[in-house]
Parts: sequence; structure tokens; C-alpha cells
Amino acid sequence: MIKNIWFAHLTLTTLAALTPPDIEVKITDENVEPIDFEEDVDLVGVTGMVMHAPRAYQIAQRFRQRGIPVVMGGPHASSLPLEAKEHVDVVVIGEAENVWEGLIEDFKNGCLKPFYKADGFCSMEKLPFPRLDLLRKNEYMTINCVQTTRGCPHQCDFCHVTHFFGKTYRCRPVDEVIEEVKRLEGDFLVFIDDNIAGNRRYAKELFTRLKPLKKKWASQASMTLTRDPELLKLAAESGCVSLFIGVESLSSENLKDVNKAFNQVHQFEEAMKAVHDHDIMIVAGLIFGLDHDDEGVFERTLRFCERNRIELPSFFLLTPLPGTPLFQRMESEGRLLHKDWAQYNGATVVFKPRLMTEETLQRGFNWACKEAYSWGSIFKRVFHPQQRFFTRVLSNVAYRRIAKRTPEGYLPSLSRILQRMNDTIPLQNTRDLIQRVGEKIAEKKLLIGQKAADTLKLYSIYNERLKTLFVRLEGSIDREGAKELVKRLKGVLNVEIQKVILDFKDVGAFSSEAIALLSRKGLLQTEEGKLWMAVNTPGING
Ligand code: B12
Ligand code: SF4
Repeated sequence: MIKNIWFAHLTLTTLAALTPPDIEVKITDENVEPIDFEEDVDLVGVTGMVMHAPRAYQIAQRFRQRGIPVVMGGPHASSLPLEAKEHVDVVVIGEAENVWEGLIEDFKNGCLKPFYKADGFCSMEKLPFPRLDLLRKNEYMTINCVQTTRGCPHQCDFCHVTHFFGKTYRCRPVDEVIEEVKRLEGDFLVFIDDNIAGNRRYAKELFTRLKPLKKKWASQASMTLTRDPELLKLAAESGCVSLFIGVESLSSENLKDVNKAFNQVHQFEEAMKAVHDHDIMIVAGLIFGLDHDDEGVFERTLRFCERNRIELPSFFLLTPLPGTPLFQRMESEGRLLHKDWAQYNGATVVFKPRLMTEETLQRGFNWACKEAYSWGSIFKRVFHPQQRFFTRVLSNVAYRRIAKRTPEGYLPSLSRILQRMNDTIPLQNTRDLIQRVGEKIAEKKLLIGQKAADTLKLYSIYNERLKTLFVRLEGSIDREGAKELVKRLKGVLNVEIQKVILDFKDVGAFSSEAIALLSRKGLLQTEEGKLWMAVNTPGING
């Protein structure tokens, strides 16, 4: 069903290439073909991400029952080698390049060790070209996968890459990459790097050398790529047609929390436009369930994708993968629901979210996945002046088939209200505003006549567990702004939202009429020199 989207991992083709030539190798990718458990083999190797671990252990068990030793490597076994060892004979921790040949030698000599771990990371020079010939090529969108770099210069808390590769970012010699690309059949390939533009100088050289080959390619890059116009232009000229970009969240607080503050929310729209201006399609990775996500996040995020005509929104549920800082934090806070790794798949809630219940998060995620690939949303995203209209439509149709398998979801009932409470209210008369009211009230003197912002911004976040809406206000408040604010607050105090807490810290100026109105409603109070409003008072309800 998903053949036209997916490409093959390079894992087993790489291992096959590292295997001494006198050994016959067969690859079975269970994504596309069944395993023959009766196959006549001497040694079995299994790989897998965290979510594949239970299946990998079952596979191991079936072969071990026949007395065939099983070796396991890859992201999961490398993070939890002791757990893996309970199910297999040998665990390879980290990269195989510097240990695989020795392991095979030990196997031949009947002296396999329980663990193999290389000292440090392997050199990126003279890596053998992966044995793509061992894959069933018709089962994938393409088998033309090439890796140019390993690791990533960033260290996002939820990502497994930095855990696996340390803080290294290693690049293969450009000559070798070009040679590998030249050997591929067809004119399309995927660079499976985690961040193809992690080293700009290297990326520029690579893209320049790719140009004459006239291939089309897709890859993954961090948002930082969009800030270098020359690099983006070179990528496009070298044949880049699609980029997976980890946007992750539209909340700066969330991004800061997960060590991804280099994604600047205020630059997102400009960044998406820059990519589109180069006729490059965007697959945007977006995570739900971060600590500042409330029930409004699903709709807000989907509308962002529609507004920016993101070709393929790719939603994930926050997943604490073992070995990552996120996992450590969630575990120490007692927020992991279980360790059933099969469910650590990015589509199932496995932890306690902060501002929502597990159910709201799961249902909202399901809603977003389905809604993004409804015809209505597809049409909003695929029409724009750039090239490749049919590719955009066809890839959306393929994603739609996957989205259909998502269980039913629903948009949380408060979503609309929350969109409205996250808004900017334009003001009408900002002359003669009283500056820094909170401080001045505290100091018992007011300054009149300074220039003030002419909008009132509302940043709202709803805590479903506390049934409380927190609203941070920023800008100025005149009479109209105050009236609009009071109206909206009345609207939100329905049965579900039991309490609203307003934060006035960032309100620079008030008109005296606004103060009068808010005070009349019983909303303004001072406490220890700070100005605040507590709403669900009779003033507002009445
Ligand atoms: C390409 C890719 C994909 C493709 C996969 C296509 C497909 N057919 O499945 C796509 C884009 C679809 C994808 C999807 C997902 N991916 Co992905 N993906 C990758 C990526 C970028 C490259 C994989 C690769 O080919 N690597 C190159 C090979 C050579 O490296 P390797 O696999 O690590 O293998 C080396 C060693 O680990 C070791 N080794 C590995 N296995 C074995 C086995 C044995 C026996 C031995 C001896 C050694 C050994 O030797 C190899 C050579 O050194 C990796 C990141 C990365 N750098 O690896 C992420 C990565 C594997 N993906 C990851 C994740 C989370 C996912 C998703 C779950 C995301 C999501 N939430 O939906 C999905 C799951 C899809 C699925 N059902 O399988 C995580 C896994 C984390 C974890 N600990 O589980 C990674 C590490 C990225 C990350 N940001 O953290 N992915
Ligand atoms: S930028 Fe992407 S690949 Fe790099 S650490 Fe962050 S999530 Fe991982």
C-alpha cells in the first residue's frame, strides 16, 4: 500500500556490503516480504528501531529454536543492549563498520562474544557501496538511497540521532558520493541523511558537484538550511525536489524545551516560502504532545500547513525513545505509561501529556492525520504556482491511503474557542495610554503620554487537567480592547473551562477607560505590587 512513498533503509544493504565476499548474504525486509523461518542459514542478523524490538525478539526466537545464532544491532539494541541480549545471542552496539568482519571471523571460529562495540566512530572514507542488488527493487518507491553524512550538529531532546552518533557530524568524501550516485539506475534518489545541510561548506560542494549529473533527489534537512539563500539555490539547481524539514512545533516555548530553539517560529512562514520559491516540496515533521501543547494545537497546526501550502504534513506524537534526554526526563518525572516498545511508534500516546489527557491527545492526533489528507485540506495545500502539480497531488493521494488507516479521531471541543483566544485584537485609540500600569500602581505614580503598541495580543493555553485557561496578554489595552477581552472571556467560561487566569506582565499600557471597565467588572486587582486578573468572578459571569 505504501510502496510509492517509502524507500529502503540502508542498514542491511550496508551490512551486506561489509560482509566478506566468501559469505553468501540474503536480505529479508519484512516491510515488503514475509520471512522464511525455515530458510537454510548459518547466522541471522536482525535490525530494528525501538518500535520494532518486540517483533525482532520474536524473529530471533524462531531462529534460535532451530539452533541458529542471532545477532542484533541498530537503534534499539544499541540503546538497550542488556535487554536485547536476553533475546539474542550477540548484540552489536553502535556502528557495525569496525566490528562486523571480526564478528564474522569469531563466528567461523566458534567463539562469538555476547557484545561487540567499536571504539569511537568509523571513518567515512572508502565505505563500501551498499548492496542494493539484494533488495526487491519493485517493492519500493526507489531503492536508490545514498548516505552522505552521519549524525547532526544539533541535539534535539527527542531525537535518537545525537544519542547514537554522539556529537559527531561526519561527511563522506564528495568524490565517493558522486561515484556512488553515478552508478545508480534511473534519475531519482534519496539522500537518507538526517540533516543533509549540517555542514554548509560540505553541502555546497556536494550540491555543486551533483549539478552536472542531472538527477532529482529528496532528503531531510533542518530549518537552518532555509536561512542560507545560496545553499538553497544550489540544492534546487542540483536537483532537490523535496525536503523533509523538522518544523516540530509552532510554539517557541516547546522548541526551547526540547533544545530546538534554533527553529524560530516567527521565521517559519518566510522559510516555507523560500523553499517553495525554489520549487522544492516540503514534507513538514510536526510533533503533538509537547509540554506547551493544549487542545488547540491540532487545528492550529493543520491550518498553518494549509496556509503555507505544505505539500505533505507529517504528524507525529511525541515519543520518548530510550537513550534520549526526553526519555530520561519523562522517566524521572514518572510520566511514561509503559514500556511496550511496539507502541513507541510515533502514532500512539505512551506518556502523560502535561496539558491534555492521553485520550484528548490521541484523538486530536488521529483527527489531524485524517483531516490533513481529506480532499478539502489537500486542495488547500496543492494549488500553488510552483512546478510538479501532479507529483504533489499523487503524493498526497498516497499519504491519504495511509491516513485512512488511522483510527477515528475528533477535534477537541474547545479547539475553536482556543483559536479565538490566541489572537491579536486591534486597538482603536492608543493615544494617552498609561504606561506600565502594574509597576506604576505599585509605585503610586502614573506616566501619561508615551507611545504604546496598538494591538493587544492574546497567548492562551488551556490545561485540561486543571480545567484552567491561562492567557498571557501583550501590547496595550484601550477601551475597545478591554471590551473585546471581556466579551471573549465570557465566551470561554463555559462548563468545561472552569477558571481563567490572565497574565498582565507584558501589557505595556492601558487607557484609563480600559482600567475603569476592567475594574468595574471586578477583574483588576493588585497584589504585592503586581497587577493581575482572576476571572470566573461574578463580575465577568454577570
Ligand atoms: C531512512 C529512514 C527512515 C525511512 C525508512 C524507510 C523504510 N523503508 O522503512 C522513513 C523516512 C520512512 C523512516 C520512518 C521512520 N523512522 Co526513520 N530513519 C531513517 C534514517 C534517516 C536512515 C536509516 C538508514 O538507512 N541508516 C543508515 C544505516 C547504515 O545506519 P543504521 O541503520 O544505523 O545501521 C548501522 C548501525 O546501526 C548498525 N546496525 C544496524 N542494524 C544492525 C543489525 C546488525 C545485525 C548489525 C550487526 C549491525 C546493525 O550497523 C549499521 C552500519 O553501521 C534513520 C537515521 C539514521 N541515521 O540511521 C532514521 C531513524 C532510524 N528513524 C527513526 C524513526 C523514529 C522513524 C519513525 C518511527 C518516525 C515516526 N515517528 O514515524 C518512522 C518509522 C517507519 C517504519 N515503520 O519503519 C529513528 C529511530 C529511533 C529509534 N531509536 O527507534 C531514526 C534513528 C531517526 C531519528 N531521528 O531518531 N525512517
Ligand atoms: S535537527 Fe533533526 S536530526 Fe538533528 S538532532 Fe534535531 S531532530 Fe535530530
